[in-house]
Amino acid sequence: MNRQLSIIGAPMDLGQNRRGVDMGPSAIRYAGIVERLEQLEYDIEDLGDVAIPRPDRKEEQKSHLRNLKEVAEGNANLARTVDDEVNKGRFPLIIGGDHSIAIGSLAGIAKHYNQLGVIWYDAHGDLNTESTSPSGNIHGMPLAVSLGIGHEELVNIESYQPKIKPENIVIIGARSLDDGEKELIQDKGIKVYTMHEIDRMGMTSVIQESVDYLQDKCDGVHLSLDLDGLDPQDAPGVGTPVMGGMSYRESHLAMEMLAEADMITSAEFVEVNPILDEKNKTASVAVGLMGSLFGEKLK
Ligand code: 6HN
Ligand code: MN
Ligand code: MN
Ligand code: MN
Repeated sequence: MNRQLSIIGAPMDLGQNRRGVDMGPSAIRYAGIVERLEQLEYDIEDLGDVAIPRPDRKEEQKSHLRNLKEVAEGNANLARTVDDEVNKGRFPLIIGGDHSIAIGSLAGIAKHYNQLGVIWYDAHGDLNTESTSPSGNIHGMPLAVSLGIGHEELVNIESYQPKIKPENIVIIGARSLDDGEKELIQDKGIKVYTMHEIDRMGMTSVIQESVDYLQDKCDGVHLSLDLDGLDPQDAPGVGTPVMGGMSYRESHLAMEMLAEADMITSAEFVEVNPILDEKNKTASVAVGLMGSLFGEKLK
């Protein structure tokens, strides 16, 4: 594992309609991210937060993409910061913020790899487009956008597309997929482990298969972990909770196995909303999972 770690906050709440998720980076810092990772002897630099524009309240929402201009601009800022850190040879650890920030993270990261793999740990597929989205919320679209499918202002951030290829994606924990997302998954042949598979196979096999699937063909793997992938009992502070999710223990095991496989080259933890949380529990869970991902067990 790269021992040089840069923490980048992305206080974005414009990709969905519940306020408070912009305070996710503060909640995660308050839960002790720096102290936790310092114990593991990383060289850590907390770069603070990238600039996210305020929404233009006077502007009519003409499009079915809520806050399109601001989400695009915030993600362009994030992409530049992430790109700089990867250029310096540092591991970018991005903390959100709603999941629309994956657009910027991947825009900054993917240009550095020929075959970037992505593990999308989430209750949702985040594969909607303007026409399939039931909500108009861009946090339900970042995986599609990164595949080059979506509004040109989002797809072309950092002036290249697509960022990733369908055969390099693994979705883990899906249990709320919209019809258009299911079609896209079929069409593109994207590998998905739903809760059904996780229950039948067990998390050990799911992660082992995912590692085998990505390891040889990818030259880097980005982990995009949406806290709503976990069950709302373990991670209540999220804007779009879905029952029947992965437990803290399963997730902890998943992170430990990824640490052992030593293949994650960038990561983001998103959708922590301290306003909806119970005593910062979800931020603490996020920090606990980072501890495992960055090798607590191996040390
Ligand atoms: N997330 N599929 C729903 C939508 O509005 O597109 C929910 C998306 C949730 C997105 O949690 O990152
Ligand atoms: Mn998500
Ligand atoms: Mn989700
Ligand atoms: Mn452990």
